[in-house]
Amino acid sequence: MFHTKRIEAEAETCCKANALTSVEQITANLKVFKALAAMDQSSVEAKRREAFKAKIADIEKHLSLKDTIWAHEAVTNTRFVHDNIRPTKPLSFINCGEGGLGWSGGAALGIKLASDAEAGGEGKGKFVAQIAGDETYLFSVPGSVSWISQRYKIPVLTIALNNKGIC
Ligand SMILES: Cc1ncc(C[n+]2csc(CCOP(=O)(O)OP(=O)(O)O)c2C)c(N)n1
Repeated sequence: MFHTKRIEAEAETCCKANALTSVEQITANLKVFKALAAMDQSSVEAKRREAFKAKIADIEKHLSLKDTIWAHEAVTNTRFVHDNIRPTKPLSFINCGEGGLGWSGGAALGIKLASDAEAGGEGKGKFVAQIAGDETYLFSVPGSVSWISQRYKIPVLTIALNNKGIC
């Protein structure tokens, strides 16, 4: 037996799946996905591009090298990042020290909350950016960070420096 009942809250049913039935059902569903993929997506794509452009414009409006607080874990790119940002304000360029990689995602959210609270409320604090190596970005559990950011409306900019590996 293979139940396809969608469970939204607590599990109500515990099922054992027959392997062949499961694969057949998954394959059948994949055909639906293929049909969806074959549909004309150009209007959806155009809307997505517009939304992306608006997002970039918004970031450009708010991002300032002097006033941003950086939760930074650039690892081997630290010198490059530091030379370009040239932070001068205390507590504007924050790192965790060695051995704690993955810290910057959650930290960026916390910094944004603290900055807003200090400035008198939501959206009033400084622009906050996480900047991390690509591996470090993954260490920071980005799925959870993005979910929390979206769910609790804590906007932060994330920059992952993709040097395609661990140097
Ligand atoms: C919690 C933790 N685990 C492991 C390490 C060891 N470590 C130091 S650098 C590094 C890789 C970082 O890769 P990436 O973020 O891609 O930066 P890159 O080395 O490419 O500059 C690791 C795993 C660490 N510092 N902290």
